[in-house]
Amino acid sequence: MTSKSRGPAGPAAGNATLAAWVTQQAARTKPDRVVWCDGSEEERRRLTLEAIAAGILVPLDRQKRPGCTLHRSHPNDVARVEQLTYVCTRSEEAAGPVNHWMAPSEAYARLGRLLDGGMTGRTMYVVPYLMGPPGSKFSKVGIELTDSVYVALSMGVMTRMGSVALEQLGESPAFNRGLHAMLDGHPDRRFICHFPEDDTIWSVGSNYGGNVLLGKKCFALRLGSWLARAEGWLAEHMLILGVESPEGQTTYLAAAFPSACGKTNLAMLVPPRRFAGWKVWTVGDDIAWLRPGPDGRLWAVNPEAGYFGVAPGTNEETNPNAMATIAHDTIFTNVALTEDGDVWWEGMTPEPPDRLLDWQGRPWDKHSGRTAAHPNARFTSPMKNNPALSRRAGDPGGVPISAIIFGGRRSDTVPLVLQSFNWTHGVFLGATLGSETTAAATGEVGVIRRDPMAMLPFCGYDMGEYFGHWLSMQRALPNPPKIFQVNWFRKKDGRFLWPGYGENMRVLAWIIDRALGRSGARETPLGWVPRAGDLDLAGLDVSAEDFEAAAAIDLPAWRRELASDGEWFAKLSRTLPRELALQRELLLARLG
Ligand code: OXD
Ligand code: MN
Repeated sequence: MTSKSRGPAGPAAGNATLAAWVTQQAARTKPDRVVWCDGSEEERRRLTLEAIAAGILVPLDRQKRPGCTLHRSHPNDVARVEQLTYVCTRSEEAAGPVNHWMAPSEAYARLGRLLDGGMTGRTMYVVPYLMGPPGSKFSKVGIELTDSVYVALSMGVMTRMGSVALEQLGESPAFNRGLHAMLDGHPDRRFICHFPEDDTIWSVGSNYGGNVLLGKKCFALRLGSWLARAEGWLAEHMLILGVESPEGQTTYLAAAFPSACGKTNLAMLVPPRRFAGWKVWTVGDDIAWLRPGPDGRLWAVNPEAGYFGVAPGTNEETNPNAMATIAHDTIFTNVALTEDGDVWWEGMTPEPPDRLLDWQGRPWDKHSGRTAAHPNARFTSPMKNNPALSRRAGDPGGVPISAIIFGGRRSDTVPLVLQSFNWTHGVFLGATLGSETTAAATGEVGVIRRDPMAMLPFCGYDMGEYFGHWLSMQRALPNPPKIFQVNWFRKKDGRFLWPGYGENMRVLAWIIDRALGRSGARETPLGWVPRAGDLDLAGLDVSAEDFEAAAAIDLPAWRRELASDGEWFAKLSRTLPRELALQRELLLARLG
């Protein structure tokens, strides 16, 4: 084994714990080379060229997509694998009934056997990374050891990677220990194991972002939620955005939606003409770390530095800011390739180009009878490319959150928008959030499942205790954000009733007015909803009938919903907070 500099310990010589850990993992995995990543531009260029030479990345046309590349993953490795994702706590109860659990001793032994010599003949990249802005009390350091150059390059986009992280860490032993090896990529040897008691993540047998960019789902959410409970904060699957009024007042919102339900689009929303003078600024599009501030408000940072967004459906209409973001310096995964070296996916333009190479590199035309891009094709872009990036996206102090939104993908039952009566009721709305499954995870698409706070696949401990932690946050928040539920996806006769995208601004405007105590509402058994005239619908191309159907409260459907909430709560009964069971009872009583 050789290394680029000073043995496997490399630039960690000043941090004895880090040096010892890297040396130990290199001894386990036996790579031919150990390369420490410093996060420099020169390094990015060099690794990109190496990846191109190895056929791991395809360069795109320099004029059309400067600095961009395409990666094609193995066709069996295109999404998160929830059934192979484990929380490995000493007691099974700590992981709770909805996580997959493996005893740490078993997980270390099973994966240890696979990792023994698992990087032979390969390079181990040591990727130090910082989640959160440098110098912020919100921020945490992770080190990912990976034998995938695609992962090393993607981590350079998604996080503050390299020297900046080592500087923040200094001599501290408090860093997340991440180990990723692709192995032979066979699904039988694919496991994503989290060891919250050791601040450790081992991921083997995959090269798909959500399984292997360990700063994202694994650290920022699963281990993040564990740390957040211990330290009195929240790690959430939420976008963060700022809405600036024509008078220059900016209100910050955080919104949780399950994967592939439009968080990136909402975070980059362009207000419709009716809202001339309003501006939406992106702070984050996927993850929020939230802490109570000394002022009793909830403050949030986006721990990431880039976007790992779903490509299909993204276009100049649905998300012009994303289109500008991905115009350069972006890694595309599993999109189609045009004859002139550009990318394409379903929904990018109304008509596909005549001929393409599909996401697996096979010739494609519109008669091929299959999609050109994979439905979970992605772009990995630095947030600094985003024309709507908030100037406070890197603020070490975070931004103050006035409203929290929970949203799912529901073709029926859930109305366009409602506001909870109070914090506990808001936690109930989050805890019972349901959504139709999407292509972001392997498995059947379009099946309704409970996805509480959009965290079902990401909560690193028992879900009932997580709800308890949410409830307990109220004590630290004399000035809490108001909590709302939205549904952009209600349908009639198979057609969406609400246009979504930029028009969601109309709903955000009402939410902000409510959060700031500026607007009225109508009380219903489910919560507060806009009165006729409260939502600004001027210039909206939606019939009054469709709008009413989108906003309607369907009491029989809600009775069915509450029965399903009851089954969900029964699953969590060991630790479900009594307050939430009572919320359900109250709601049942109100429905009569
Ligand atoms: C994501 C996801 O990639 O939630 O953000 O799957
Ligand atoms: Mn996500």
